[in-house]
Amino acid sequence: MKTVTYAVPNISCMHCVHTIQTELADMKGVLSVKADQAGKMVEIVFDAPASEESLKALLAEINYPVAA
Ligand SMILES: [Cu+2]
Repeated sequence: MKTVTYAVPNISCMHCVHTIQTELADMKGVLSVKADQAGKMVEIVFDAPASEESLKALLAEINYPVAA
């Protein structure tokens, strides 16, 4: 089990928070997702088959890319 925290600058409202949490929670291996509107951060707890690469790819795909 691994926990990562990503900066996601595109988070601007509670709708963004909801979208991110819903989309990521649907990914196999994702155990928990906490998106923070004020801090523009997303904390994800995951296990295989999810990976940092697949998490970042999904965030980019739904228009919330992780800050470089
Ligand atoms: Cu929003």
